[in-house]
Amino acid sequence: MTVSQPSAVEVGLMAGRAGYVLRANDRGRFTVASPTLYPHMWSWDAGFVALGIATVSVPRALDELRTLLTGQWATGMIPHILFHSPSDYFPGPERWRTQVAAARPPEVLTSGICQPPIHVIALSRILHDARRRGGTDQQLAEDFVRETFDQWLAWHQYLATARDPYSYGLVEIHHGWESGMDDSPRWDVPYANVHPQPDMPPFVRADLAHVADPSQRPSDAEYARYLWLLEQKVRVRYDDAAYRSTGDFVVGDVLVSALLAAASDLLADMGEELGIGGGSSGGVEQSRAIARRFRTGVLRSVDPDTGLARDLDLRTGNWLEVESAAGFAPLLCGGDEAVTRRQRDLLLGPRWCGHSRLRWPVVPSVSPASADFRERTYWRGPQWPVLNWLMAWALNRSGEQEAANQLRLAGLSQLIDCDFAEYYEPVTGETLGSRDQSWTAAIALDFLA
Ligand code: 9YW
Repeated sequence: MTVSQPSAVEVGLMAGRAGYVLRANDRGRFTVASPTLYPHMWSWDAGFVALGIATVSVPRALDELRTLLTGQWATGMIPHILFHSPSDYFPGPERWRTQVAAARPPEVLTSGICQPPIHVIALSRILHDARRRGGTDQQLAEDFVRETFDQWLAWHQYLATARDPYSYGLVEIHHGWESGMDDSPRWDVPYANVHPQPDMPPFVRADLAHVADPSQRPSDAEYARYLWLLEQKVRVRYDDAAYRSTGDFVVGDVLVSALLAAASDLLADMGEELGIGGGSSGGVEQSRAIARRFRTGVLRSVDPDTGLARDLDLRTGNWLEVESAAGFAPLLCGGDEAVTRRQRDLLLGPRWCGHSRLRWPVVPSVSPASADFRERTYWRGPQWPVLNWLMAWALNRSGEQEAANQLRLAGLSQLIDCDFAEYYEPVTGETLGSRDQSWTAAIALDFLA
């Protein structure tokens, strides 16, 4: 399917409405992920939100990242949620009980797990925008990179050490939520080994009150497993090594690893350009080493038959064979031209964006040709605009401008009704989940800039 360029009027309307959504979701120093369903700051959402806001205001975009960093733990971990004012969101701070963890930040209430390390990718894009504008924007962005370089490095080092103690080159996650793709079929096999125990405190879900059709969300059985893992983290006081010996879910996540590799290279680039983190033991060299290790880990995970990267179940030592969009992790971190070309063709081909049933040729979370595909269920098939943005970004970076532009134009067409939904039904094009989702509006702004 060929998709045409949006008209000047459509561009103007979309940019205006996306800006409006982000302003409405702005709570001063941070942006809620969505107006009612997610009334707090989510980690990887904040990265996307910041790069979108930068197209309108570089200082406000930097504030977003600055706020996120106030939640950083002493271990270097950036937690997946920074809680704002009390809300009915579940699980809230009273369930996470992070006061049991010595490393938590003293002033900010947070969750106790993390999300994909998209932030430095966002920061480098903001810096790029700021330099194009010059003047104060450039000065502010460069100062911000100087001020926060060590904090980003600490975040990456946390993932590279506490979450890869044996140097496999794959970042270990302790909860499906850490992948950002909660109920993805990527995790069906490892979740089958997660067994909630009767002494888990009872719970009432809040998410179902915000959606019309519960079948579009994870099931209650899945939710019980999510909360059991949370409980296991609390019981070891959020100590990663202790969780590794006792926790039910320990998986090497290929997408998180690829993002870590890409982000580490960008951090090293920024360090070099600005003359920070130098010297042989400095941050630049450490970042390059992290990038090399995880790029190698990601490339090693590629299945020669399917051409897709695979997660590794570290409890059993088995590769997880699932046709999810995370399989395109090597596109994000590069490192092997033949793999990149094969993945580009696969992504645009009939098992993925070129599948004949798709309303818009944008990245589905699971291949429509796979037996796991469920068109209306969360991360089991629907299209998430941020995933499409990531793949377009990756293609652009590896010199595949035409393919990147194809995804960009198709992504804009999908968003043309300006609902900025959380996710999209890939066959009908219907909007699903929350409306006015901040990261969806943000990537629209970036695609339009
Ligand atoms: C939850 C906020 C988050 C995203 C996740 C997505 C969903 C639900 O919403 O999580 O309750 O955390 O799966 O990737 O960051 O947009």
